[in-house]
Amino acid sequence: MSLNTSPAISPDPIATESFKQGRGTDQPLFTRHSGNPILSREDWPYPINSVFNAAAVQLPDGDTLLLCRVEDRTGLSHLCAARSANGIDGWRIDSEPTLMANPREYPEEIWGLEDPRITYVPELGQYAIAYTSFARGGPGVSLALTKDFRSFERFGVIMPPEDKDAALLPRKINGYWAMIHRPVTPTGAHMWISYSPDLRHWGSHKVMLEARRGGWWDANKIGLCSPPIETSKGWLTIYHGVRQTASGSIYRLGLALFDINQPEICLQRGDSWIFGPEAPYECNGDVNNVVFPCGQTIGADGDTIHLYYGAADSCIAMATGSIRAMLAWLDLHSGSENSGR
Ligand code: BMA
Repeated sequence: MSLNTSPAISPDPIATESFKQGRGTDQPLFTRHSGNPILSREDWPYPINSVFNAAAVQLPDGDTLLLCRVEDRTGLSHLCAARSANGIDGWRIDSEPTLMANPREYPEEIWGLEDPRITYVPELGQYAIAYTSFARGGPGVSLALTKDFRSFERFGVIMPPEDKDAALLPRKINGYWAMIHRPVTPTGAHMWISYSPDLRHWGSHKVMLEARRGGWWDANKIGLCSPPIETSKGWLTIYHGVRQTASGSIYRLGLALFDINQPEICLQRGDSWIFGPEAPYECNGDVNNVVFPCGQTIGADGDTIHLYYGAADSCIAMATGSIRAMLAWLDLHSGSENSGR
C-alpha cells in the first residue's frame, strides 16, 4: 500500500550504458530544489529553535509525511509530523509535538528524541520508526510502530548507548528482522546490522560498513542516512561520512550497495562523496557544514528519488536524484578496495 516500500528497481541497460560512456559522469547525482530550504523554524505553529533531520514517507493518500526533528528552546528535541500534497510546499504541520520524550516511562529518553528513520513494513501493516533517544548514558536507538503517525506503540531502547543512525529493513531477511545502526566502539563509528525474531531481542550483530581511515572523506565516523532502497542489484544505501577539520566537522554523503539476502556483505562502495554542504543554508546554521538526510520518497516512475535532509542542523531541504544514475555511478566509482579498511 505505501509507496515508501519501493519495488525492486531494474536499471535500464541502455541508460546505464550511455551513462558509462561518458554522458553525465561529471553531472552531480542530486539537484537541490530551487525553493530550499523547504521547512524552517518560521513555518512552525509553535515556538522552536530549529527543525532538521526528517524521516520521510509517502502515505497511501499520496501525501508526503515528514517526521521532523524539532529542537525547542530548551535545547531538547522531539518529533513533529508535517504533511504536504506535493512534498515541497503547503505543509500542514501538527499543532503540537507528535512524539515527545516520555521520561517517566522511558527514562532513557530524558534529553529528547532525535533523527528518526521510517520504514513501511508490509507484513505488519505499520510504519516502523527508529530514532535516537538521548539520556545520561548517551544516545541509544529506540523503536516505535504506528499506523497513522497519531498513536504509537513504543518498544523503548533496543540498542543501548552509544548507538544511533538506525533504520529497519522493510522485510525479514532469512526469517529475521534486520536493523542497521551505528554503535561507537574504540575502533571507530562503523555501520552494523543486527537481527531479531520479534523486533525486541537483537543479536547476530555484524559489521556492515567500516569507516575508512587516514585522510579519507569518510574516515573514522560514518552512519546510515535514509533507509536503504531495495533494487534488483542490492540494497542501495546513502551514508554520511564525517570529516574532522581544524574548524569543525564536515558531514557529506556517500553511496554503497549491499547484498539483498546478506546485507552485511558490501558489493560496492563509492570512492568519493556524492553530495556535501555547498549552499548557504547547508554551510551556515547552528552547526555549520552539515547535510544529514533521514528519509526519501520515490516517484511513480520507480526511479526519481526525493531526498529530504537536514541542513546545518537548522532547516530541512530537498534534493532530487535518480536511482538508476546512482547505481551506474557506483559501477564507475567503486574502488577495488570496497571494504575501505
Ligand atoms: C550527528 C547527529 C545529527 C546532527 C549531526 C551534526 O552526530 O547528532 O543529529 O545533525 O551530528 O550536528
